[in-house]
Amino acid sequence: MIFEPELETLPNDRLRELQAERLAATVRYVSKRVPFYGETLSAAGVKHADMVPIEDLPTIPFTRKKDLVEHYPYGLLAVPKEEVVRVHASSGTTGKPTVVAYTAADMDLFARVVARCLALGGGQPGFTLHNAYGYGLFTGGLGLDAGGMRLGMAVVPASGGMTQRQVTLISDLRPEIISATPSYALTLAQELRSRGISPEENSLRYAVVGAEPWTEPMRVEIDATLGVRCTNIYGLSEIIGPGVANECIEERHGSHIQEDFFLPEVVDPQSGDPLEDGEEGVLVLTTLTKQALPLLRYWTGDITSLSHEPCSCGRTFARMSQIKGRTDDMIIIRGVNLYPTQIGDVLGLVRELSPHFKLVVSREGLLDEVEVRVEVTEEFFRAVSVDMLSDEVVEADHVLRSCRERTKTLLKDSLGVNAKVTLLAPGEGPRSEGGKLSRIEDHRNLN
Ligand code: DLL
Repeated sequence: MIFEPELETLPNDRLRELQAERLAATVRYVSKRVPFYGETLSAAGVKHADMVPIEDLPTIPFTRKKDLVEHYPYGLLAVPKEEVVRVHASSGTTGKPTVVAYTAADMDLFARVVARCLALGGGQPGFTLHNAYGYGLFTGGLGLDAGGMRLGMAVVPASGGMTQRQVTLISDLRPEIISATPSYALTLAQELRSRGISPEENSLRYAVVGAEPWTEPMRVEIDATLGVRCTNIYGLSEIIGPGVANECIEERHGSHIQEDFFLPEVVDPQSGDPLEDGEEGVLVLTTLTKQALPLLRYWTGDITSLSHEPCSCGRTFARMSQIKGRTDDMIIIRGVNLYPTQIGDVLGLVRELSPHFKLVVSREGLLDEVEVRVEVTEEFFRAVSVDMLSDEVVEADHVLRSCRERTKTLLKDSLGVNAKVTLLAPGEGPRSEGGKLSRIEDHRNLN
């Protein structure tokens, strides 16, 4: 179902008009209310009284994470503090978190866009949503909660962690749909299996997963082990939280961006110049109706590309491809730029390997080394163990070596990277305990 069909299927010209009106209103709004924008816009020669035509969007300077950090906590607020009804924060890796604020109208928008996303991913009124995103300062838990209720679902606020209890809740409350990080969805699937509950037996049909980069091999694994069709949900605290975009269940090929509220661009990571559809670059988002913390041309750091191809689901909103990673997740191994998701995609080509992997980066002398630690599948592990036990140790060694060598060659041929490959037994690799999973262990001392 489409949650707001009259808006989500707007003809392109009407959508462009709506975006243009809202952009002009937002530019006027922020230049009057936020001193930071008043200054940056006039320095860039954008007069707040001007109608900023959408084609002139690139004349507006980018807003970056550092601007939020420098104005911590409330320096970019566009409303008096008394109008704020909620704050959230995203945990930066270092120093202070980024605090974001919402008015009552912003909270209403938050619930609406998440309700749209859940409907995109198969949610329906009357369903039960098992929400395994963390509740608290993170926008995931409370965001999915509000959206689930807005769509008319019964929300189970499971939050992250306490995996045993989650599995009991899933068995007893029989939710049709689940929301979680993709890595935690796999943890839950494994726990269900270890309790002897097969994918066909559990009640789940849909999963809305995101908040961290993930890959096609993970999609296959989540679908198979949870017995669902999973879709990608994308968002970030600075823009609203989850709810910026979601894949439709019909195509699962690119996430529809809620373009009537968030104006997307993809730009060149170096020059900042706008890129064409299909070209990969940094996603830049402008909020079009937000009150407390409107942002112009926010540099998300996330690498993706846009598509305006029509979609069989009937929605007219542009789609963004799966996020390859954040610009700051990129590692450079002997001159080769790499995102962990690229490694994950290649590992998916090797039959014996599971999607559970981690990269360990170190420096030997002047050269960077990368070790890929990846779990083998249960089936492969069992077969090799049988050989080991029946004294076919040489055969088992041979099979393991062949798997390692094939993986190494594939990584070299597809990505140009010389990696050490270490095979792990099932369960030895990284697992999410409920939140976002980090796939890089960096032992280089780069400072
Ligand atoms: O992760 C919001 C969210 C919650 C999205 C629940 C989806 C579901 P932050 O903690 O501020 O907000 O982190 C935002 O996470 O800039 C991306 O780098 C990454 N990210 C979010 N969704 C995806 C996704 C929430 N579907 C940052 N694929 C973003 C890849 C994602 N990366």
